[in-house]
Amino acid sequence: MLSDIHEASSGLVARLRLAGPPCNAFGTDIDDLTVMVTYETPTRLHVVIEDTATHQFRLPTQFFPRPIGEEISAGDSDLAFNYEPSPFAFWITRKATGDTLFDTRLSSLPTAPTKALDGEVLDGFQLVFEDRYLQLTSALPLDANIYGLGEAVATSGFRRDISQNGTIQTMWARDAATPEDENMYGSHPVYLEHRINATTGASASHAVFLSSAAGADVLLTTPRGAKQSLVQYRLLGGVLDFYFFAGPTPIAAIEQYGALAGRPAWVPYWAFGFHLCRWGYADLADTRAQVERMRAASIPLEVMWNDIELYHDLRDFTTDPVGFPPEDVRAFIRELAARNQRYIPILDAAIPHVANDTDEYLPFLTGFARDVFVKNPDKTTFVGQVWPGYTVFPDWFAGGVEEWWGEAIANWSALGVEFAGLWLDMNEPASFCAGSCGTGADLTNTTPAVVFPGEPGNLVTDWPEGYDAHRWGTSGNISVDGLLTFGDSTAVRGSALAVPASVRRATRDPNDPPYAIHNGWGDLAEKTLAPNATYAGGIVDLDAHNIYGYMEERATFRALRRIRPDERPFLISRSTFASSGHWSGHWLGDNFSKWSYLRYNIQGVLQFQLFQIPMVGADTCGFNGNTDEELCNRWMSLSAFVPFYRNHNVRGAISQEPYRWDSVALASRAAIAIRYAMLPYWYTLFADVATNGTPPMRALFFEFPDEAELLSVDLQFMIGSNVLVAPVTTPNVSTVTAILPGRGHVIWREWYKHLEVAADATHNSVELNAPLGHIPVLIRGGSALLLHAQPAYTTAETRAGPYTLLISLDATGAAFGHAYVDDGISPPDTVGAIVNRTLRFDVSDSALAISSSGAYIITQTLTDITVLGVLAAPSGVRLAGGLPAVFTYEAGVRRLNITGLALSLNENVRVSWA
Ligand code: MIG
Repeated sequence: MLSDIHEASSGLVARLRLAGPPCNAFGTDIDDLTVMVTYETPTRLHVVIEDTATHQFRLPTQFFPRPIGEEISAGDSDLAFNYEPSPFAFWITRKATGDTLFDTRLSSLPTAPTKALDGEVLDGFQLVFEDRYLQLTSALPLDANIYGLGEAVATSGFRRDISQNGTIQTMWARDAATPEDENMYGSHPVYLEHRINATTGASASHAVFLSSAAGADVLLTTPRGAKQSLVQYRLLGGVLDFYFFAGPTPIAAIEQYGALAGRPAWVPYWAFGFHLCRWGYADLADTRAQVERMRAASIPLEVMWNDIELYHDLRDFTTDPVGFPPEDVRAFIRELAARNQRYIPILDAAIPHVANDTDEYLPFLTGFARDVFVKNPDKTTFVGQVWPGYTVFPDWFAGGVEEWWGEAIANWSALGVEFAGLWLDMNEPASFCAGSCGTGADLTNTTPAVVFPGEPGNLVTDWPEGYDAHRWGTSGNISVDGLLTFGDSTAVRGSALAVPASVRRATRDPNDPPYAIHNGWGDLAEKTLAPNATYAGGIVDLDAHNIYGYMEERATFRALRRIRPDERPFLISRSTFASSGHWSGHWLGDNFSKWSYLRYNIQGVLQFQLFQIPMVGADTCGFNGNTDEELCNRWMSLSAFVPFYRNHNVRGAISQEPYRWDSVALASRAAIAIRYAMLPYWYTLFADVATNGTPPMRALFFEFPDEAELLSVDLQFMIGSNVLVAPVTTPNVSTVTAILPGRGHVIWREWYKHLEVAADATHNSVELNAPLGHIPVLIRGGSALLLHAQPAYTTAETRAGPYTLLISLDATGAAFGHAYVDDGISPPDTVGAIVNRTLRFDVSDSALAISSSGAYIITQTLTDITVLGVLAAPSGVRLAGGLPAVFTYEAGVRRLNITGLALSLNENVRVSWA
């Protein structure tokens, strides 16, 4: 019950004591708690329930970019905190509608115990606060629309399953190859809920963030027969630290989360180029050959990557003296640089332990001397095992760790690995032992405990759904004897999503807390550190496990800023946590060369928009297993419309570079040309997310929140407000049935021929032509897109060319757009500003006004303007001052082409046609 309640205009502070005798369900009840409620901004409400003694683990604020000290008076909030003192319960309402958004009152929940979730018993819904078990439950509307909670490959799709079967989203960072419906690399305890009022049709979104790194289960379910659904949090420690964001649009709710969690890092322009990678480029000659073959095939390559082959004896910060002599690596990277291309190597989290006294491996020796490695409870160094043999793990909480890590990175670069960015792998952190490899481990044994894929005993033999290796061989070709087997009726059509894997309960290891979260491997120590592994200050891995990757990203970003003060750091990391986007991008990990994973790619990218890690993408063409020509073709097309665009492959699988098959080469060239034309648009969207948290990639309902039929759509997506993509996601088809949002009130035109696309009036859907190599892309009426006129081989050459403006008018003849331009590389200075220029495009009454502001000088001119939706041939086109411009008009497409311009974008411009 609540006592000592101190109410202030910005919230309240009160004491919370146990209402009855302790239940000690999975630990020791903590009797003396403090409740703190703060109205922080008009759209953000903060509710903390913590132990008054503050012994429980809290996210260390010094490592997280968070606004501090913000508060407003309750009257200015869109949300209201309501409570009952005894037994204590609270509920959050939206003032404008009176809607209850979150509600812990037992009276609002079904009576317990209730069977739900496939036999998982919900033991009750009371608030529990113990040292090693915290539980809080909120009622939700029946069958609520919930998005987020991750990282997940959810068989239900982007919209999470909250039926009786429901969802158990476990938060425990795990090096698991993208299993369906289990915990994996990252932990993101944030969800977005979207509601459409059945009576009024009005919609509103809000978001709920539990700021906690604790190992956790978050349950979404509807108990049998209940009239309400619910969310239940079960945490292995820490405190209950909730933020509620009022939205009310999906995009606003995501932006509000970004303002709290720390907005994403600025991304360099080159990062939007095409990246090529694989595990298995044996040496520099092999790596260089890829670069040459890409160029010979005229497929743009921006960044060449190397995996762990680069290393000497698989050790971080080295190069293999035979395959990758450091001076040759340097020369190679400089050759790339001379052609505006770049290089990114992998960096594993674990540091090899020296094998013996004569082993002079400096990163270990200096780190050991400076005491920056994770320890056992008895203060000895914790030893695990990864590829190079026995390893230690950087302790990101240790004083001096960042300097040590930064020096190792700088030395590596000085050695010859002049990288443009870094790829952070294995940072869950992954280890091949369950917890400690034990005292007495034979450190001289450096043979990895795991057989590489592609080696005997671990051959890569799997193929995409429908691929018949007996018939077609092992080339992955779908063309046999010159005949395209695509369209062959014997191939399998599509593939049903797999049945959700059943979740195992964890074992009761003494190193485990009493409540067993639904970690996919059971034991929390499996393939990672032991929960009792200890960081500086006595922090145990059980509390900080889920932020290991986050801490590495932050340390690496800051190290890169010191090493290259004039450049934006570029990182891609596997294990992420809330706020990771502030430092790093993410790739979706070890997916499979399967059509199902091409589809999961889309929900994955959408999830990470919500998580404020917008620079994200999947291993294109698929990682595990062999790909085939058709899957790789479709995936190269799809990923060209996803922020992070990288083809990556497992060791031992057939090669899948886009030049390997003619059809894939063709599809890739076409898709990359569109992507590079759209770079100014992508870049603007990423400026918007870095400054406002506005997600660049959008589920359709983000843009059209009142349209209930869009709530589960996750095989189509939008880029910003203006581009709609409807990729092919199944084999053996040549059309896509797409839903067109806007219910007939929005004009959609397809990208290629600029024709208007008419939807079926009952379903708002349309069948779009999508032969192999062609991805349907639509442009929204009412938009103005600044584009590069001449997509070239690299982003630098592309942006050296002129601009073109594509205007797609709405039914009233209006259009609007904006663009953000800067040098593409400078980091924000200490006050967060970059020299830039902002352009706004306003079209109405047959006239375009461009307003230009800022200090950055754009040297490329605007040479063409294309206006779609011009109903009649204009008699003339005039620039400011009445100067006539050259134009043509095509009545069939209602297209006005204004050409031969040389307009400066550093000044305001006016162009009219009538
Ligand atoms: O245990 O470095 O997710 O992208 O190719 C495998 C080899 C280690 C896992 C990464 C993958 C990478 C691979 N790594």
